[in-house]
Amino acid sequence: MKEQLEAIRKSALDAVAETRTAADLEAVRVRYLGKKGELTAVLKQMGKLSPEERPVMGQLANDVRAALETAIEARSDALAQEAMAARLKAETVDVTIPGKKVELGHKHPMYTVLDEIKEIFINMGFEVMDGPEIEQADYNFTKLNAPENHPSRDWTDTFYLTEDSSILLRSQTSPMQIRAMETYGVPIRMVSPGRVYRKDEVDATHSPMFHQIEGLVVDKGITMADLKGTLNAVIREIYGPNTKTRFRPHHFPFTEPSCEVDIQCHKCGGVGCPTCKGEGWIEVLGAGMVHPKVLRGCGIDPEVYSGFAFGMGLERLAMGQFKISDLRLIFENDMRFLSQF
Ligand code: 2NM
Repeated sequence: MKEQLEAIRKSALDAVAETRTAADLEAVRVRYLGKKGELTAVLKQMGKLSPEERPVMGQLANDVRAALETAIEARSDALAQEAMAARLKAETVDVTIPGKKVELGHKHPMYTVLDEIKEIFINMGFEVMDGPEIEQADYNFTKLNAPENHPSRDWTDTFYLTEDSSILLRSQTSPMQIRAMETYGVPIRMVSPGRVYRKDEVDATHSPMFHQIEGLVVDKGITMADLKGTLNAVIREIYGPNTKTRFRPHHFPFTEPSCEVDIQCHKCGGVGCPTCKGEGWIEVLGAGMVHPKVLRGCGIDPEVYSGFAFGMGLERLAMGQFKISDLRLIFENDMRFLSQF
């Protein structure tokens, strides 16, 4: 039995020394000191020894156990230290490495133009209202007096989101004008800028998504003179104080009368050039007196109140202001283009 115990001592201490991980070490402990371990097995045979041998072997067995426990504890500490050292090495942060440079961006030219225009309206006492890009056909068309067979309602013109044509991507920001009238009532002075969607093919002047700003003024005694005065003031803020304007009759379902507004070409002074396509004039917005049916539909009495509304595309404005020749550049997000502004 003495040889057996000494053999266990030697092989166990060797095994402990060879362990590389805490799990290895635990396996060794179980193998020798566990309930079914090798040392435990030897101890179970003590009963067979003579009374003289028993205390001697008992003492030796205890020595082996103690030696093994000490070795396991020491190895456990050593492994823990090794693990910590490895972790510290692996997770070291070199604080002397230069940081990544933060690239500061800047506003997209479209939004530079939009913010300038918003500012003009805010200074004139208008409120700015944002609204959803996913709309009800009711707000995008019906409440705006668009007849059931109006071409803009066609599936080839508008992005519908439901089979029953009740939900769509707004094709104008006028739904927000309707919401303003329904929610806040009169008097109103507001503009609603934002993205709108139409099934246009992409070319140098068209995109299926573009930006508009529309506006609405409703109060007692609002007339076409207010429309002209306000829009002339806005246009002269944008294009310069000497800009000449021309109000042409037009048709929109939601306004009556309606007009389109041109500015005299700033390039050629009205003679005709490539910028104005030889016309001498450039169309900049649509407007009109809000149709009585639209007012009534929003709970406003058209016998007491009247209003004017208008809408303008922002891409064309940005293109004019920054001399951008192709609309597609505005949406491509090519840094070589954008970093010029
Ligand atoms: C335009 C042109 C003319 C317009 C009308 C309304 C509302 F809700 F008051 F009826 N909102 N926007 C309007 C009028 C929009 O865009 C070219």
